[in-house]
Amino acid sequence: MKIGITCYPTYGGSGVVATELGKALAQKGHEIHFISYALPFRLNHFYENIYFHEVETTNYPLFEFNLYSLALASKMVEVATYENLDLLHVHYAIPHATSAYLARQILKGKVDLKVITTLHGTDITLVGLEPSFLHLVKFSIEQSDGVTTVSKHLREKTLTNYHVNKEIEVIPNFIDCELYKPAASCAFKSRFAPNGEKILMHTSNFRAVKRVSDTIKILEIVRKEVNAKLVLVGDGPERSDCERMIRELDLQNSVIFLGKQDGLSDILNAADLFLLPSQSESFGLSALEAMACGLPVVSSSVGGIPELVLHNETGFIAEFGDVERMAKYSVDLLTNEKKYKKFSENSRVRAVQSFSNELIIPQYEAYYEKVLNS
Ligand code: GMT
Repeated sequence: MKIGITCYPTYGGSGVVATELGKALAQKGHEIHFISYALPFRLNHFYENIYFHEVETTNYPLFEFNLYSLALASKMVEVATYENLDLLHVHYAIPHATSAYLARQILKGKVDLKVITTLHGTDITLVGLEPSFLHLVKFSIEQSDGVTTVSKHLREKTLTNYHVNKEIEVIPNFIDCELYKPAASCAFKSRFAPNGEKILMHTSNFRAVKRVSDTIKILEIVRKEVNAKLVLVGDGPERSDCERMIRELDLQNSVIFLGKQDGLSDILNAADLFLLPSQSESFGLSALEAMACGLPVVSSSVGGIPELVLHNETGFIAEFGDVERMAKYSVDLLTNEKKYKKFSENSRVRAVQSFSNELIIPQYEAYYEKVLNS
């Protein structure tokens, strides 16, 4: 198939999923055309069967605001026409699904371009609900030829929040279990924890919904019983507040900020436990990456997380904001070697058996076929 993929190219779950999907499809022989304003960060070298089309916008003085959505639609038309695309798969509703709708309308009668939209989370639960976007999101979802969500929870939210009259397919996020896997030893571990401390880890884009400050509160409680450190990976709006909080709690020597990082699998292998105390999470891709590396996860119970983290099997889930309970669960795992080993194995098995590339990529291919034949 010849597939156009549009996503945000920056650090963030939807862009990661879109890029890894494109890479996996290209490996299987499909021709993939990424269309975005910058090269997706995970496309860091040359890949066979993958092409990138940059969307450029004009800064004409009359345009006070950037007309990216329109420039994107125009580029979609161009790529679909000259590359003979079979379908366009857009990730994150705003503005991608709307631009794709426009492109398909422009091509009507000339190119039969199918549009598939994958909803990822905040496009439905947060941004899409704003009055300035709500009608547009509902319309763009209903006009897509196919719609997928990354969890059952997100499908329910889409149906109830937008009252859309549309069949929605759930295709969960996936992971390359050959890349993300437990390592026998990890060079970073002794750097982070020279005195054999246990390592709690969290990776995110440091937005408010991630509740990064809760990971610091959890560490503070855990440290009353276990010699532990917290490694925070990523960057974003909440980072400065978190750094201030760490100074106030006098935890500077127990928290390490790594900032944005590639090569996450190596870093995750330095950790003992992964924390995801989010306020909202449609799936929790970062937890899946950790689980594939054999890390138990202590998380909140929001959104799609319970579809991934199995309570008392691959980790523990608690009500969001209940840092006392999350800390208690963390101590339980860090002080009980037998239990820890079992949970660690369960995490890896769950990632491999339910969310591996080999399992999920064919689901996308089958869905593409279904939409193309409809
Ligand atoms: O979590 C974010 O803020 C990034 C966001 C995105 O769209 O890039 O992530 C969402 O999509 C991920 C991939 O499908 C999911 O794993 C995340 O759970 C989801 N985030 C939220 O729902 C808050």
